[in-house]
Amino acid sequence: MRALIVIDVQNDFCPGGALAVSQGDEIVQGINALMGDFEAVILTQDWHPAGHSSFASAHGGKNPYDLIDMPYGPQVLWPDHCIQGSMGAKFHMELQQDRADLIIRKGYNPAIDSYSAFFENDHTTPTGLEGYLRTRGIKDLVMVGLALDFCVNYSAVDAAKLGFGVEVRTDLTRAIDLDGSLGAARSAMQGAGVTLA
Ligand code: VGL
Ligand code: ZN
Repeated sequence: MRALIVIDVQNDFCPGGALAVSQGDEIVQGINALMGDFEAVILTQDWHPAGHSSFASAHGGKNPYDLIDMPYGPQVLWPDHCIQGSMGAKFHMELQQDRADLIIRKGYNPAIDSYSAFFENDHTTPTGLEGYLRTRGIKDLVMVGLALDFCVNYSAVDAAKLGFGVEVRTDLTRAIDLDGSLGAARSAMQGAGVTLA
């Protein structure tokens, strides 16, 4: 069984959004067209409470894109984005949601960010996605979405480490590319055995 994992195709990551990924909206129709080829379609949704610890606004004197040390390791500080229930947190209007078997939300813990669809950024607290996939007998994953160098990268690397077969359709992703993050992400994914297609 093979699943399509659609990472964070939400308004805030598209042009006009709070953490817009350049050309993030261009991948939506291609993702919709791919959904029919899979036994399972899973959407992830970045879903932060207001005042989340990954927001620069929660740290006096810090600016978006500053790097800070958190108890679980280094953390990039972001503009406020994907606040629970907001327009920015909604999926892109044209993303086909009806076909989704599961929508998994992440980043709801106020103290820890969660780039990966599998674990929070402490790399130990699970989201439950692994159990869902295993109980359904899904062994192979194709990943698409936003952003390639953060949430897609972390999700793909974690999935490969957990033993899933993982392919990232890079044509159906877009990157933030912050201080070389795109190059680092490509190396991390390749090092973990992820196929970059
Ligand atoms: C993401 C930064 C902060 C992503 C989410 O979806 O790649 N990036 N939250
Ligand atoms: Zn986020």
